[in-house]
Amino acid sequence: MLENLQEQPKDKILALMEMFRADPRAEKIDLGVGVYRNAQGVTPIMRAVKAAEKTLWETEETKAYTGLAGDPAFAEAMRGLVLGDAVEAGRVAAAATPGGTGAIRQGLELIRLASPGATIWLSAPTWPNHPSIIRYLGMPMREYRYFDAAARGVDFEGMMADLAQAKPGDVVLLHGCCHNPTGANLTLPQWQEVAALLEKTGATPFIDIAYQGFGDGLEEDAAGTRLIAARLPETIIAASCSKNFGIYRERTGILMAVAENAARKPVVQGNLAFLNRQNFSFPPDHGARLVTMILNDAALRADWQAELEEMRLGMLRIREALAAELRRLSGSDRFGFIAQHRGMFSLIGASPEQVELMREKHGIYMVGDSRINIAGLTEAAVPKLAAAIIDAGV
Ligand code: PLP
Ligand code: TYF
Repeated sequence: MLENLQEQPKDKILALMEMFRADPRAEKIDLGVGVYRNAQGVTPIMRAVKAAEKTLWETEETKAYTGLAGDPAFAEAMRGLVLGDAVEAGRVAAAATPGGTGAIRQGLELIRLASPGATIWLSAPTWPNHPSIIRYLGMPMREYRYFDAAARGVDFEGMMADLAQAKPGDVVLLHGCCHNPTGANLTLPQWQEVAALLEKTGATPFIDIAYQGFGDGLEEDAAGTRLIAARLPETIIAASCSKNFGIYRERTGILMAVAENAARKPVVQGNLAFLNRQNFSFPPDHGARLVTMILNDAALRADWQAELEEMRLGMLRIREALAAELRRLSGSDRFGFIAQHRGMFSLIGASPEQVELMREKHGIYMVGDSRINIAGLTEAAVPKLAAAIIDAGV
């Protein structure tokens, strides 16, 4: 039987991680996988997470199963974090999932149950796991223009023209903030226009929010999601706690489905629990419990927010330093977008050959589409990266 298996396409981002590990050069720089690193180059366990873990270790009395949808207290805490008071709590069905990726998978399966044959509209470009999972599920997909490669910003006109073709029952996948891989994001007035277009076409928004707090701040980064949820009859949201709580390997995420009214919520909730049961039964709980403890304790929450804010500001400082160094070296403003982009990533506009040259000659690893992870840079490494970008002729 197993001899029938074919090789599967590799994840390019994870393959790059392997290549980096195998490179013996001491001065190599990893700008590949989207994992936050501090000025010392380490991915820290956040203070509030450590403190919650200690308390949990001392006080947890059972590891018996939770519910199929996870702990309702986690759902309630995450509803508050992501949605604030944008919609009535009574309309929000939610289920804990293994990471944000698990939430995306379960969300797509929910869509397939509710609207078989629905086309999923994806930004061009998007996180490669989006099309990969959709293809695996056999769901139709189409791309909408998103990134203007010349301006290195959002091609909003193109986006709106493409999304105008969406049909009722279709689903538009949007990045809630900190677009991966481009770093280019919608402004609030643009979110308003997207909401109006979704209303007009009857398409359903599916928002993937994996970097809340990494862009302009916790509230600011959720503003687009909240605006859509407040305005549209139905919104599906996949939220990840991997980055903003730094609990990548705990696999902590949540799928939320905002129903048109509270009467419809129980059946939606039942379907979320059903889908969890089909795929893995009970979701992981350790990370979800830590997040719940942090969000529900004033002191832990304040400390978490303060540390998250330090991380966010650190990434912004790196963006500004890199843009300034490139301005100095190139004598132009053409890299100014790096300071405008938000989140961990920017697409810097290098060709695959230039990306390869930077890797071979300078030991600088970025994804093949020239996505750089800003958090992979230290302030000390900024001049080296800037010089390599100019040397490669970008
Ligand atoms: N969505 C996007 C756009 C991401 O970049 C990530 C990052 O890892 C995720 C979702 C989900 O991450 P995880 O499954 O690790 O929570
Ligand atoms: O885009 C990234 O780098 C992060 C981490 O299969 C990641 O989202 C990358 C690839 C993958 C899962 C997570």
